[in-house]
Amino acid sequence: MEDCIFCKIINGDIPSYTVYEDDVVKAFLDISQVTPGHTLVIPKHHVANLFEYDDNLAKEVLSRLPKIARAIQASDPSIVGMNVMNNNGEVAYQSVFHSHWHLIPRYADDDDFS
Ligand code: DGP
Repeated sequence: MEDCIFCKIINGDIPSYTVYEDDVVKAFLDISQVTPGHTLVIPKHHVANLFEYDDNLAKEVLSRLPKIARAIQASDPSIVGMNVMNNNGEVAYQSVFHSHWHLIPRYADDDDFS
């Protein structure tokens, strides 16, 4: 998608800090870190949100979340939990309309942002 900032990140037209990448997804640090290590996981195939996933894309993307979460956790022993968040639609606070899964590491002493 021409005007999609996350497609531009996938193509390398906008720089990002890559956490994980394969043929199906890219995971990179969120520009506004809710907690250190806050990562977005996006499908390389452009879909606006969850409502546009077919079964195969859902399986391919969702099955990758645990290993990416484990890799983030393994990078810092002080990560003791993680919030997984996915906003769908403007009313649900989605601001970038290329589906993305927030992986937000939690630390024993972090501020409660909920
Ligand atoms: P949401 O509100 O769920 O649509 O979250 C969109 C997230 O995308 C928000 O946490 C900030 C992040 N974001 C927006 N633009 C960029 C960008 O250019 N680079 C990176 N790394 N993250 C971005």
